[in-house]
Amino acid sequence: MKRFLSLGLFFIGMSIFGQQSDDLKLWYDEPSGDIWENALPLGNGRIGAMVYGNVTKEIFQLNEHTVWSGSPNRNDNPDALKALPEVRQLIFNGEYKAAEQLADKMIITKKSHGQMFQPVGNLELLFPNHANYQDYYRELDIGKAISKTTYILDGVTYTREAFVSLTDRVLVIKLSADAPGKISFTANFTSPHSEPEIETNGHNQLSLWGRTSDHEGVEGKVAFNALMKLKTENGLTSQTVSSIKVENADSAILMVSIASNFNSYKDLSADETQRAKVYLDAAFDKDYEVLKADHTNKYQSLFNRVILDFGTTDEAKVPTDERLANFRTTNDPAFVGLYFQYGRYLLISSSQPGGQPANLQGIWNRSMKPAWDSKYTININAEMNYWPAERTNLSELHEPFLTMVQELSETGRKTAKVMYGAKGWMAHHNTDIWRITGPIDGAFWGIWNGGGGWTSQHLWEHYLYTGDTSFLQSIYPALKGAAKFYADFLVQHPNYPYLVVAPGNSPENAPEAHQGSSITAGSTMDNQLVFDVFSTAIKASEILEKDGAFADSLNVLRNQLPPMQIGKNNQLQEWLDDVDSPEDHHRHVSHLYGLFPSNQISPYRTPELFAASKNTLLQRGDVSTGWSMGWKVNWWAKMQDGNHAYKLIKDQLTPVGINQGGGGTYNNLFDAHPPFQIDGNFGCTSGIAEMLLQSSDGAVHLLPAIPDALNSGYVGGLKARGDFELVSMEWKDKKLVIATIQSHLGGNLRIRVPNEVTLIGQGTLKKAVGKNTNVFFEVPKTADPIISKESNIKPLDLGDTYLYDLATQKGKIYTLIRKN
Ligand code: FUC
Repeated sequence: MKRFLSLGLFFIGMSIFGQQSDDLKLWYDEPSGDIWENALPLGNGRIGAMVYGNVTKEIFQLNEHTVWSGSPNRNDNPDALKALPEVRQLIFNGEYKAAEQLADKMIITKKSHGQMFQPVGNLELLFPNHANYQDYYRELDIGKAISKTTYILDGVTYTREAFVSLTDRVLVIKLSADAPGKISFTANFTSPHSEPEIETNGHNQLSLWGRTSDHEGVEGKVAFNALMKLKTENGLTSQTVSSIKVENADSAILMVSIASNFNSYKDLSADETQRAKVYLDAAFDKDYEVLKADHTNKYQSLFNRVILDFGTTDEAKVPTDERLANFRTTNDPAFVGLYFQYGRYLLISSSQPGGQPANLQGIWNRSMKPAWDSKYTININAEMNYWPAERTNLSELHEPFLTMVQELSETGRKTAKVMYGAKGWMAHHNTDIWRITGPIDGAFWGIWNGGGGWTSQHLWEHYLYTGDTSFLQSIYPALKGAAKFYADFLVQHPNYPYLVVAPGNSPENAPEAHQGSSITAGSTMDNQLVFDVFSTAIKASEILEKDGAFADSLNVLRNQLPPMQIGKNNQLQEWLDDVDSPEDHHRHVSHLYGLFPSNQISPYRTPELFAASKNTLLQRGDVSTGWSMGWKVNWWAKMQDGNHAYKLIKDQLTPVGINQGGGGTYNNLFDAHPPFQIDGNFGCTSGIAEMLLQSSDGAVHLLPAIPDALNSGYVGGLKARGDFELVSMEWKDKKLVIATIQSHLGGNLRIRVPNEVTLIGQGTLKKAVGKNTNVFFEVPKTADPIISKESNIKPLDLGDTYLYDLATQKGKIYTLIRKN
């Protein structure tokens, strides 16, 4: 037994060695120039900085998580309540266009369509005599969360290092050279805001103060202050009204703090200047090396939880922009690993407990009027940002999103009441820092009631991964409130024996047969969402032993929801009637919510629906916007088709402008909708994790979708439901060689693997029989599907897997190895 255990350790040891620090770098041999998407992102969930690495004019483009236009506001449209019966009747009569027109007039907000995430400004460092540099190099080390730029000028090597500290709330920059007295530059702030106040205030200190924009009738009241202070080793410093000059120093250290008056979505009473000063003062006297070590240690305590090694090739030896250009036509498996880890880096850098959730651009935006306001689109994009959180072992970084859901459950209560006469809470398809919940943009997009339903499922997901019952207690009212809304809002369809969401839509898509209108009743996604909202409320009430009668009433309603349907083209039907077009290549494939992130569609429990989902995916096609491709990686992983998932990764990791009619990736590996949207980065990161481990279908499924291109490798640290941690896993030729799994909660570990395995060390491995007794793996039963008479759907043949049960004890680690 000992021999095997040490074999396991040997594998682990080998593979840690396999993830060299060079595998964790984005690097380039050219500066960014004026292209923002070449610059490299740093962040600590509160401050975001894009580092250009330009030699003569270095730019740190700055963001702060609470710098949004507007101020506390609501955008409900109370006219909705009286229009609701007529809108419903028009839909039921098939007069979709008329329903949409009425909804535009009576339901869509007459107030703000959401506020904008805005930049703070730039810190610029001018080195006018450095134009003739040589041997240029810049990198972002995602193993340490530090950027570096180096070049040679007149035989002197210059180095710039920067990080946004995760432990101290400042951006830290160090400028140095390998000869004394060589550091000379001028520092100043710029800002795109109207009337920013930029001045030197105090010794070696610059201040940038501003106020965010008024927007759509809401007064901009977020006041912010950025402070930059520097210290030098030797040399001279002097200052003008708005800049600081350093001459002939040996080195210089600059720190930037940024703060605003934002306390919460309803309170802007903080003192931004005082806050910025407190943060700066606390950091400024610390030694640079101490700041750096504290930051790196904190970063690595999160980042190092997951190690991924797909092996490497010579293709990995060129600059990152060249790797990106080459990726789809060469063999560079390490690039997939880098992209996966970059997704985790971006989440750590843009989402920290106590801060705002990562928005459409994470925390990196230079535009005063960014696309879609860089806000939270909650009919997919904002949820996608958080798909990697639990599965890639960054559970506590889910917190800003989960807090936002809790806040929406407060603001959305009034929306449910005044707009729809319903109890509970709801949100439409967007929100912002003020937690608006009214319908925006126009009826085609905005008449979707699933924002509360979907976001609330993240609360449940966090519970399933952590088993934290006190957390469940605290969020139960939000789960219950989401269910209450639907319990009131559902209405009997006059032409079908079902309760339906009406009006609703299948986000942003419309069938031609509905007069090109998206507004509908009983879309498949709406049905799936209500099914999940009811199921999780029922289960939570059972676990917490409360509200039994309420849970029973939800069960009655759940049984009256429309079942999923398979249409005449063997597709999963998107709408209640079979009107899907196989030529429809729309980026949203919302009815596959039931396949991922939900688990209503399964090869084992609902084989026909699973097969129909594959046809839907094939009919919809691959190339699309960035986030759509990111979602498809997850779906093809759920299809257990690793090669198709890999094809989507290639489509996504294609330089922008090459994909016909679709997104791609920028040189800094930001995902392109286009323009930049971070959801695609996070979606693909989650998809890569889903190729290696899935846990939503009643078991921990190891290696469900390994492509030929990644047929051997090592991963450590991924998480499964029930708080199981895949401490390490090695696979070869797509077969499991060895896996060690730690059980943090105990309970039955049902495990699905591609080849026969045996257990070494403690425990007893048995062939699985019956239901998984582990509560975190319970999957509610959906109604049998309705299958069109014109369909000839057949279950897919996925090949054999092996299913085992292992009774685990809390805290213990179990080791499985290949049998033959
Ligand atoms: C939804 C999508 C768009 C875009 C926007 C932010 O409206 O349909 O593609 O991602 O959100």
